[in-house]
Amino acid sequence: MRGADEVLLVIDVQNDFMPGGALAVPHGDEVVPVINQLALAFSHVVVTQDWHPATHVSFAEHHAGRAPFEMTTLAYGEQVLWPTHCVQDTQGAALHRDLHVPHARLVIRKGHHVGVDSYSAFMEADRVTPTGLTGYLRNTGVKRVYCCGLATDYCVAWSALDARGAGFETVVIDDASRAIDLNGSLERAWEQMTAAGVLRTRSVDVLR
Ligand code: VGL
Ligand code: ZN
Repeated sequence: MRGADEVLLVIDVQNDFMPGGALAVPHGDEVVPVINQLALAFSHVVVTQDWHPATHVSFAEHHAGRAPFEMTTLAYGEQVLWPTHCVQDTQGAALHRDLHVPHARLVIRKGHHVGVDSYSAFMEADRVTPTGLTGYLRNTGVKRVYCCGLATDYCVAWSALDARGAGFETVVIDDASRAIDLNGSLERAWEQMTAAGVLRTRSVDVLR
């Protein structure tokens, strides 16, 4: 059993990111049994939920004449326009029913400000508004963050980069994550993570 200095960060394992969901990640459901197994090996687990108001700025439907997966520029920078997803308190925003992490102690909900997206569990997309997760993890003695979930190239990558930036040892568990892979985003995400010193591992090596 891994101790208090290591946390498993389970990112956005929500219905809308599953096959058939509003913003489906290919094979997204395959991470569920892997994460359930991993969670048994961690005494400290934190879960995130993408948690948007219905009027959220990242939704293409609120941008006249624009379609999902196009880019736009907002006050804080470039933003992908997404299909409407993970609206607060909907079935799509609920965790996958087979995700079994009863001992998760903290659920961080992100993307709740109507005008700001938040892929990262640590910092909103304006890059100045913290979610509070950095302080929580430091306060509870965490030194190493293991990231998994959906999607590798968006919320997992941004969370891993911010974890590293906050000074945590950071590891992404590749087979416990799946990507959207929009216009080469997965390869770019791995280039950035590798350059930042984020480590890449597989669940067998975490469980051994
Ligand atoms: C995510 C796009 C929009 C994710 C969330 O969880 O990776 N991607 N919102
Ligand atoms: Zn979102």
